[in-house]
Amino acid sequence: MRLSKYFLPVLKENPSDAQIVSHRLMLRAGMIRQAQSGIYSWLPMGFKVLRKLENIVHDEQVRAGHNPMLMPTMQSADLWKESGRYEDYGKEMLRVTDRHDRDMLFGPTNEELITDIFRSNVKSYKDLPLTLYQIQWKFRDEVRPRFGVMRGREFLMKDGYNFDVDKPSAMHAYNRHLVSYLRTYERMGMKAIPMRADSGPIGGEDTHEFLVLAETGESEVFYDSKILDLHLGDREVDYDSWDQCAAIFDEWTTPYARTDETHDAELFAQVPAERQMTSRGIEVGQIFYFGTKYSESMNAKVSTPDDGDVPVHMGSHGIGVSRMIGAIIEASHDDKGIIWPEAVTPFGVGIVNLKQGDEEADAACEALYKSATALGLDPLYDDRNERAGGKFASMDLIGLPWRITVGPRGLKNGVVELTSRKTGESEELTPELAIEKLVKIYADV
Ligand code: P5A
Repeated sequence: MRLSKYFLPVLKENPSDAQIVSHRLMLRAGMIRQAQSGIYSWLPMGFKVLRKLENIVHDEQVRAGHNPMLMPTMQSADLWKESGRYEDYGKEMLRVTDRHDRDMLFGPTNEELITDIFRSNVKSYKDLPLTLYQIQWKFRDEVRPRFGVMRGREFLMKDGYNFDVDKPSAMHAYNRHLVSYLRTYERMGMKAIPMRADSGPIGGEDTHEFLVLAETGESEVFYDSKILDLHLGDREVDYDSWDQCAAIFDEWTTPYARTDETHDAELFAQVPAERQMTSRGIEVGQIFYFGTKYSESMNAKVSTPDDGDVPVHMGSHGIGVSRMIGAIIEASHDDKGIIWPEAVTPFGVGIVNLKQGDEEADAACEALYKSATALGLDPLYDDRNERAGGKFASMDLIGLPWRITVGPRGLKNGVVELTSRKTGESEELTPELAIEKLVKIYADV
């Protein structure tokens, strides 16, 4: 992409209404624009990152054996009356009446709708286990929408639902989701710690939230620092193996890690003092097992050989896809702007032409732009007629992990400058070597 053709409305000034750094940087980097309180338009660069996160989520869900699908945002109130949540959900649910006076709502979550789909199509235990999921916009009329996309009213969620014949198989689905979420967050370049939590309006006893540690997080968290050393890495996982998923579940849930909702001071005191950590965290996902809560009230049963028709055991599992962008920026920025992890960066490399209009510099940039594009590096070429200082400031603000700077002086010696946004370190290389190095870096992401 050429910056001269890209819609990137970068702001020089700090927006006064943004209280936390991710919100400020998303506005300043031209990623989002507020439409109403807690409701945002996603401008091209924000949208590009959102799509990248969605792709990672899809990849890992499909790897775990789950079925992607898409449900509508608008739902009929009737299903929610069946489950009993229509009244319970309170003012967070946006209720609407259509022209025929039918009660509708903008879905805050989809347990009812998916249970309805399930019960009309699946009748036998032979069709289980089954996990369906979608990535779709949700609406929750939050009392205090704030911090930009972090606590929005309209937000993008991956929501998945498992259907199993009994509790042990549903617990495998729970463990499997935990493993697939660990891998998803790691692939986004993030550390998200599973913590025992409270289930709220979704229901059930078993639930873990995934938290990214950050001072601006809304939850208070308590954990054993040992958990920070755990990595899933690229170990082979057989998602159908109950034992393997359970072992990974145990590995991550044995060290103490709880949110304030379930914190147990006595248990925490048993963690060696030097490893007791208290901090704040951003909830980027949550998994639930709630047994037959919805299948009983909505009559979602399967036939079994021994016990006749039984209500299915279910769980649901969510990732805050739009919130995740805020969390990534909270975890990865400096005073100049965002620092994208390579896995989710909107563009692989920025090319800065120090002397637009100079024949040699223009030609070198064009050649770099062509080869970087051909090799899949997805470059953003700043071809505007601006001062170098302004170009650097924009690049630092939008936070591409790598920058290639091209100027007449370097070109005299046949070199360009390759700079890491994270470390600030630069090296002079021939254009070919700079590209080669980036190709290697991205091959490992
Ligand atoms: C699980 C999927 C559920 O709704 N039902 C379907 C279950 N869980 S949840 O914890 O309530 O939400 C899942 C994730 O969505 C994100 N999230 C939000 N993101 C931005 N703004 C909001 N107002 C908001 N509310 C929830 C969180 O990341 C949460 O973990």
